Amino acid sequence: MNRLIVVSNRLPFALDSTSEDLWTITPATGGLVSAVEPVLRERGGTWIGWPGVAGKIPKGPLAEATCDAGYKVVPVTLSKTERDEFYYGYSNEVIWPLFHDLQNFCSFDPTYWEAYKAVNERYADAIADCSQADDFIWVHDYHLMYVAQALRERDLRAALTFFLHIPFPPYDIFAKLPQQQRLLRALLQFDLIGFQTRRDLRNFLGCVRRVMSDARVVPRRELEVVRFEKREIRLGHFPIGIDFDSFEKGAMSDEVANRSQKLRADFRERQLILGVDRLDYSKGIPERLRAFRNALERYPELRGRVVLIQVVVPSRVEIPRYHEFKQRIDRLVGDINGRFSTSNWLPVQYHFRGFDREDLIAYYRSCDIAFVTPLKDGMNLVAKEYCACRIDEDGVLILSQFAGAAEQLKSGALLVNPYDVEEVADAILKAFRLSDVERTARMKRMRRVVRDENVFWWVDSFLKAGAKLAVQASQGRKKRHVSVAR
Ligand code: ADQ
Repeated sequence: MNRLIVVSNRLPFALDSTSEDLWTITPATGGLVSAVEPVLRERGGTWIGWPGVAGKIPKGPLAEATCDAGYKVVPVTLSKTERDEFYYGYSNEVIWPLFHDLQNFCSFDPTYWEAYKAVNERYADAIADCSQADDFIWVHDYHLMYVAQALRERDLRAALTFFLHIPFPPYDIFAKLPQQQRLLRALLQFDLIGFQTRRDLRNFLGCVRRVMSDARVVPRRELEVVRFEKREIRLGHFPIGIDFDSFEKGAMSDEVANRSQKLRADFRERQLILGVDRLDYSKGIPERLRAFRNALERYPELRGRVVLIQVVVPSRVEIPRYHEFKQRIDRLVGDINGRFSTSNWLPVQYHFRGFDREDLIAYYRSCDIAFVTPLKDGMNLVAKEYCACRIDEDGVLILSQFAGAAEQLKSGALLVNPYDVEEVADAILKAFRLSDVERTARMKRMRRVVRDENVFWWVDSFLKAGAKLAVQASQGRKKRHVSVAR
């Protein structure tokens, strides 16, 4: 197997300085890292990315953080301005909201695009510097959609593959992007493009048809093909999975059993509903809280008998919109607890911090209902992690129909429209009343999918789709080499 080079905006850990020479290293949270890190740890390879600190990167702490990672780490440097305009700007104030259908949250500042291209060029340099002829180059996510174009300009001929972790929007929304054509042209410089769901793939092809008059979509049985500038680009959907066995094993451990027992003891006779999210407006946390409030208002039988445990991990707090968003959540939690709590019942337990893995698994293990209602989500790994940890094959999943995970888990989950507060409130009641037999039947179906289509299956199917390309690229190189030798 060719050497794997993973390229993503962030490395799987973050460096931070508390004073001039004092550095802290924390593991990064988020779906991409949760999925890709175990794979690189197992197979080895190289991870190129930014360690999350603007300016010069200190060599010592970086070496310390990565010495037993099992793979090589190549850091990319960003200045403060680049961080602001590329990362906070184009990536998170243009692409992120737009691709989650939230165009009103976009700030289309033209300087952001220039910064985006410049930083993508930097990543391209890092890739060109450390890659060899037969490497499998796998670029991840929406921050780096321009990298292949930058590499083609450097005449790098290795097969270039890309996976988009977030949704791809339908044309009516994508059309609002000022750089729509330049971005699609850049994406079409990859040889293989993977999406999370059929929906995203369909949306992408729809945009290519409408925006790129010189590209031709050729439908195929397995991978779709786009012909563009005398090249063939393959496209497919590859729903990302989790390391099922490691979550299941974690849920079976004594440590988790103890923590879980303690948690259950604190909430005797009550059903626990769990929400676990990064702080992000796409995750639908205020809508979820309003639905929970609506359920308590309309269904008195739930009062005193359910507790919503909402865990929010801080994220992108430097962006003002995220800060305001946190304040909205705080106010809603205060309102619900102020209105409904009694001397021995607090309806919402709110944690604003990252949980360690054991704690997270203990919560998955202990909570009767998982409440996963993003407004839109590429996949949503929390839904899958919850299923993997239900080792007694019970538990109910309330899942947004707009999460990518809904495509795979619809046979077991209670699907809801997260914007419909009353429908979601009804789903809470339904989940609360669901019989043990039905809980088990539904959970069994979901666990089967999550177990079979796990993260290793995801990597294998993507690499298999890319393997042919790698062979073609190296054959192309050999032919060119022979003709030069003649
Ligand atoms: P994210 O938007 O980060 O990922 P998600 O898929 O839910 O969303 O992954 C979040 C990860 O962070 C999970 O692995 C979860 O365990 C962890 N996490 C969340 N809250 C935590 C907490 N309080 N403490 C500790 N860990 C916590 C992006 C896309 C998703 C897509 C993934 C993977 O937005 O749609 O599923 O990439 O492709």
